[in-house]
Amino acid sequence: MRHSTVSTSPDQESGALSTSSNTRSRHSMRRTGRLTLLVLAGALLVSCADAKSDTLQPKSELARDIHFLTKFSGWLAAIIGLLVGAAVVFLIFKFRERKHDDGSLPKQVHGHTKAEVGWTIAPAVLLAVLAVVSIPTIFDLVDQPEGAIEIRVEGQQWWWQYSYDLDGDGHYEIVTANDIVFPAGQDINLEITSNDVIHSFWVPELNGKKDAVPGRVHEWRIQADEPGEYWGVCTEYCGLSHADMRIRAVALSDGDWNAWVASQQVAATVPGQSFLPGSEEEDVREGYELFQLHCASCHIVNGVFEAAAENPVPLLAGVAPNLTHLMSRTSFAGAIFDLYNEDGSLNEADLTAWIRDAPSQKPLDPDNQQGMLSFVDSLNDEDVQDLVAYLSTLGDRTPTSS
Ligand code: HEC
Ligand SMILES: [Cu+2]
Repeated sequence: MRHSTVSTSPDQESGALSTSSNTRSRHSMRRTGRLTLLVLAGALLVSCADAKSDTLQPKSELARDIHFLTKFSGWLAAIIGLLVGAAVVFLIFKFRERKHDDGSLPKQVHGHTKAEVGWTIAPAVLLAVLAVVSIPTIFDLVDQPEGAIEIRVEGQQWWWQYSYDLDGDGHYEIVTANDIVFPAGQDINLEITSNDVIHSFWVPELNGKKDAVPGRVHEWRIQADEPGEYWGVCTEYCGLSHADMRIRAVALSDGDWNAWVASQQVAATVPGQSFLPGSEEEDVREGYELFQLHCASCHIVNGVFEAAAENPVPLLAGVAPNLTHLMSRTSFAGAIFDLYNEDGSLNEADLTAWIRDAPSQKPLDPDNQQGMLSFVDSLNDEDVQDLVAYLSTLGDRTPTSS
């Protein structure tokens, strides 16, 4: 009865009888219920307002198949729900107690063989129809066509790594993060796994969800009708920054894809040592030296810092994003930040904040055993600026046809 203090009107406050206070608490409970509903509905609407991806807007053959199943089973369930609801209402009225009833029960149907056989067979038929319609699609979603481009997808706390073995020699020619880049209009085979805990890979407009499980490789497939950017997210709760483990699928036209593949295989070079004092080149060189000191223990830059993977680094997954072609991405840090501003310039604000103190930008494991370290104590503003100058030389921007 304590919760009666929730109600505000003074005359209610004075009623101390248990019955009235019961009514009141029921009243306030109903009010809380209504409030909760309102908040939920509001949250739902707000979340729809700037939805980056929409399960009901399929942009590939596979997503359209799933969408069809959703509609088919949804309508089927709706129709059955309405029929059952209508029957219940009808029966309630038909057999209600009337004024001059003699009190006897209506004729009972318990043990009515025809009825019982009927309501056993009807659901079985329904499930059979659903199975016939959905099972082929389920097999189709995982089907991996021969000769299709293959991308290894590795989940880690809390970002995705994508590796491409272009010639099938078991060695990955391209390793990147956040943006999964592929040609539009083609089937792409995915080998999905995880380096730490269970994650789940989901780009709703391209296909359904597939779990990423440590020690296992799950086959999956995506495709996109048109070049463009498609957004996804990890959908298996995987710890503190689960919500910040996003995916950007970047589908390119054939020409852009070929250019991307070629440029990704170019290794980085060590910045030169001859420059004018105060020049941009000097910043880049200083950034490179700082990188060697503070960052190369975790991050690989092909052709320059390649030892990271062999060093014992305090990362559960043992890997940090390969930064060789950082500038070719649209996003960073689990795809939660745009790498470029709308006017096309580098998003230095977020990049600077990230390098300075990553754990404040994206909650990482409290004892920093899994994410990027904070450098608030070891790097000053100028250092971070130099590091950004160096990073901005790593790779070229990818043309996105969207
Ligand atoms: C202890 C290992 C470690 C060190 C040292 C480290 N990082 Fe990182 N870094 C990571 C991890 C792990 C991530 C991925 C974090 C995430 O997205 O959740 C990351 C992400 C990044 C990213 C975003 C890359 C992308 O594609 O998402 C940049 C840029 C970056 N680090 C730069 C640096 C710089 C510059 C330094 C040195 C000042 C540095 N890192 C030092 C582990 C490290
Ligand atoms: Cu995850």
